[in-house]
Amino acid sequence: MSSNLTSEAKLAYNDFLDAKTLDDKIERLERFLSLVPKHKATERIVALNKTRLSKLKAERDEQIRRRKALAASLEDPFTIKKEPQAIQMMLVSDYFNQDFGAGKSTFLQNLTGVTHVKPGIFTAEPVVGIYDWNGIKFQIVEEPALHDSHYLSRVISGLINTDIIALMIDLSRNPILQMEHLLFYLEKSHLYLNRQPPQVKLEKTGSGGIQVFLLTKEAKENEELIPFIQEMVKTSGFNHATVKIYQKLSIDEIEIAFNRSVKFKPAIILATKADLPHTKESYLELVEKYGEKSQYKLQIFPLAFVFERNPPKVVRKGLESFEEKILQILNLIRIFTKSKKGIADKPL
Ligand SMILES: Nc1nc2c(ncn2[C@@H]2O[C@H](COP(=O)(O)OP(=O)(O)O)[C@@H](O)[C@H]2O)c(=O)[nH]1
Ligand SMILES: [Mg+2]
Repeated sequence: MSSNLTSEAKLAYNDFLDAKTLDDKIERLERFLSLVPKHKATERIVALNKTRLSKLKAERDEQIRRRKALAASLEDPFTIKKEPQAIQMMLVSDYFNQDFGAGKSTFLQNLTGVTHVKPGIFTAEPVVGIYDWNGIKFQIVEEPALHDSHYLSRVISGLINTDIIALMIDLSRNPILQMEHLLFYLEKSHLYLNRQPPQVKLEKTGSGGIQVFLLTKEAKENEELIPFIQEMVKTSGFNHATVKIYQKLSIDEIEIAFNRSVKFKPAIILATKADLPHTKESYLELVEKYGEKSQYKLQIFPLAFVFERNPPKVVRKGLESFEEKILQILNLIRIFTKSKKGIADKPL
């Protein structure tokens, strides 16, 4: 420290060196600067410490920004904390009329017992419930209906991070129209359901342009598509890369394979209100167009929650072995530890 400084300024400087927190450092450095007489002999010290001060302030601004962002994400009802070890299923339906929902709240309430959700009332925010099935937790999330709303992109980000999407289709309305609406929003967001990612490997290289290798007999049928594939890879932002292809590809698959925003999700259809008249026809239409034998390969569960008066209770149908089927779709096999006492309570 320069001898041009008063002893008060020197003390203030030492104080600054001792400061632990960012706020203290800033405050003490400001005090030190105010105690330095400004003249030729101190100008370097002043300049140096002013720069130091702005850097500390920038750090503090960044810290505040991060803290705010974290707090906002914790408070954001659309950011759903995944329950550890649980299978998370998100329920979505199309938007029809807020008095005639597809049955998401009814389903959520019946399976998880949440009480703060009101069937028959439109929810503009996700509602979460959880239940235990043989030691496996299922976290069910009711999302607001998919439509052109200001929260659409937030619903979509939720769907991208979930384990499985349940499309809730009300069998008492036109089921095909509902599916078309849902798929429109999902595909617009590059979210593809129950579909294997195309068997293609892309590796960035430093030079050599786009090299395409057709590595299986089926892949060799893509020969004439090589120039198109090269163009697609370039358009998606790579100038030099090797592309290994293991299957025959359609134009549609090539697009999906090289679009970096594409996501794949397992999905099912929960076809609701199967107790109402004329719903069998709707169900059969759904199976024909979107069922397991169609190109969409969606497993469809016809469901009914029937409200009985005497005694008052809800009888639910269509959910027998529901969880097993979900686990199968997700390829999760429950492994129970067997001991001399028998089967353990909790799966590994
Ligand atoms: N008949 C019948 N009505 C149902 C069934 N499930 C739900 N509902 C009714 O459909 C309406 C909308 O249900 P809700 O769960 O609020 O749908 P959401 O808007 O998708 O959450 C309510 O009046 C429910 O009582 C069902 O399986 N059968
Ligand atoms: Mg609801």
